[in-house]
Amino acid sequence: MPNDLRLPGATAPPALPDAAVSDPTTWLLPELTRVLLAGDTHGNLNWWQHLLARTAEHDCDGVVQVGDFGYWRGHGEPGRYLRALQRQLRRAGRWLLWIDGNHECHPDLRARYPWQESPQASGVTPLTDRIFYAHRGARWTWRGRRWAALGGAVSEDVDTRIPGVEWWPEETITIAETQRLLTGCPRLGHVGPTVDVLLTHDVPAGIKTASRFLLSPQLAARVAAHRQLLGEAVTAVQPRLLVRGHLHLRHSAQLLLPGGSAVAVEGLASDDQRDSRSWAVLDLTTPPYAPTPDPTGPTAWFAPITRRRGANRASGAGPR
Ligand SMILES: [Mn+2]
Repeated sequence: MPNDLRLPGATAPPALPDAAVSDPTTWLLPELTRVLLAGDTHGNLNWWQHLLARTAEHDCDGVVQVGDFGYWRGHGEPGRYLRALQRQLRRAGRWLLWIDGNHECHPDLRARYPWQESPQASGVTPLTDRIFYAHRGARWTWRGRRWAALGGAVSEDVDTRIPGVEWWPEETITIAETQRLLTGCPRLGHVGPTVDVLLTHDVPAGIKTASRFLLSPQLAARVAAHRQLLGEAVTAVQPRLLVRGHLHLRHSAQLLLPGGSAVAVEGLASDDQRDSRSWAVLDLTTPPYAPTPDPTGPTAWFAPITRRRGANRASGAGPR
């Protein structure tokens, strides 16, 4: 049955044919018009319920989630989480695409869904027919615009976490993963490294933000080095829009790249904030995503939303 979820650790073949992995035209949904962008979700199913209600409210086809998705280990996870989420998505008639943050069980994720070293691969892996994981370096095209993903971040709460149980060193981006991103994907029309939209979890260097944690000098240096590497990747791929999570804060900024181009860097809050700071609507048919000949058109990336009563109702705990 195409709707069946493949349990992590199970040996069943992918729910979608292998071609779906290498040929994104089977899932890139040419009729796609709006997506809901979501910050950290931390395995919080109540929050997902809330987000999926927002997709209906704002006519979004699916959700794009920017890391700390909540791919976790223990207590039946991640199978239980993914199964429940699959049920919610099926009920809502929506799909989701996620990138990894720092708080995921990276070794299990990689063992189960390895990166395919193939020029045919987009790097987007279907976990089910509704849940898609975008690897670090993944690329795809929506409505003629090139998208790419580069998840991962340094855990600023690493000192409170047990290595191998609730923290893994693979949380950070490697040079090799950055190179995957920079290779582009000519088969998808991504000739050269540049993209239009980049999804990251961490904040690129050059954006001033606050941390929720008091960092030791050593940890602060690791955080800065990671943001530096991410910043170099951003400089290479020159996105017009970068959407990120990680800091559990809504934050908008502009990053000026060497050479003069500007990147709109939009940071989304998390399920901790439980309100409209934690998500946004991107309309793929209107400017600036889809420029029209009218240069006086709107310039804000996200579609306007109206605050609804009860927007703060969702609650629940996850592996944050
Ligand atoms: Mn988080």
